[in-house]
Amino acid sequence: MLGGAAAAGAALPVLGGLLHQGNGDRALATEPHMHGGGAPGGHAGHEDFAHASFAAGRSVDHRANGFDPTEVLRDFDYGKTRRLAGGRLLREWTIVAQDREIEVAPGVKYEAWTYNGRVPGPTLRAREGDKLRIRFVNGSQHPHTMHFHGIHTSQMDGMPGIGGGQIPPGGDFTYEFDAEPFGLHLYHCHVAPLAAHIARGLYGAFIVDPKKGRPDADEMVMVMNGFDTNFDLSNEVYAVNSIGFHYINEPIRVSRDELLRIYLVNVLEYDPLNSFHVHANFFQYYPTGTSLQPSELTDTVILGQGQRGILEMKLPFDGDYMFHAHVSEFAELGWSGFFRVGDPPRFAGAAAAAAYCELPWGGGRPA
Ligand SMILES: [Cu+2]
Repeated sequence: MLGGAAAAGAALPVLGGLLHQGNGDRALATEPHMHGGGAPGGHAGHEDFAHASFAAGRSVDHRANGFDPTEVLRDFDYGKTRRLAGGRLLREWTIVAQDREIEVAPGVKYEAWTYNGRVPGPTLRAREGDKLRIRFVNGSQHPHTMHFHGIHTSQMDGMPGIGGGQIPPGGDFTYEFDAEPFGLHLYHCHVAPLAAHIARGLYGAFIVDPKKGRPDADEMVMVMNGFDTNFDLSNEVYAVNSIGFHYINEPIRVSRDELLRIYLVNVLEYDPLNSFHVHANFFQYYPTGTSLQPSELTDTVILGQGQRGILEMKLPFDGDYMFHAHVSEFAELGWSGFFRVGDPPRFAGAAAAAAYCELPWGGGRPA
């Protein structure tokens, strides 16, 4: 939603080289060998596409952020485990809410509220029937909870006024319930104003594996989110796993013909729908992951907020394959990426990135 952003953007310094300047740029975008300094439109620095990004060659400082979306992708947190008398497995986690400024696109800072310092929070993973114990510590300046999707008592539902209620700054509460049903779920804060608490970054994926597991695959989690960087109740940056354009600049490397399994969650606030589309390939779709039978072979799914599903596919050809929101506005504001199969020509990624990696509103810090 660009209305408010455009107005705010007018007063902001436009980062050099950020905006397309017309045909010169497009020529660069389609010419794989023309790269580096002196490029029309100021796209200097695009020769190093492992790290370059859309704001005049700058990239997000993942170290300062405390998380890197390339690592978040395949980072599953199984907790600390131990067998209980009777043979059940107990999984335990400690999750700390922390206020933290993160850079959601080069030069675009955002005062996030986080679980364990990252957005999305850790991907918690268990097996159907496990006993789960999550100790929540509120190190933020604001009251929060952890509300899990799944089946449990109201006492453990993370709702203000019920059970532990909202946890004040400095407080803590331990949520305890069983892992059910199997599927792909999520957790998020449930303190009012709800949209604001979620939009700040208090959410994460929660995977419950079926008892017998799923077939071996290269597994990854994609949490579709966005950031309202000027607090006008609409988003300026869209992404999967928080950093706009990250998987354009660092394509996700996958193996040809290997089964990919994507755990896709939509937590986007302020927009009613989000979507995922992959180019030149099709996937089997398992809504909410609660059945082992796919519902559809497709290349696009649409998800409302809180909806999620599991995607399975094999990519049969080497090359760079785009995936993005099929809401074009979101794609152009950061929610775009590539799967890279094999080793395509060296500058293919650079050319693609030059074509897509910019924020029309100019980026920069909100006023
Ligand atoms: Cu909260």
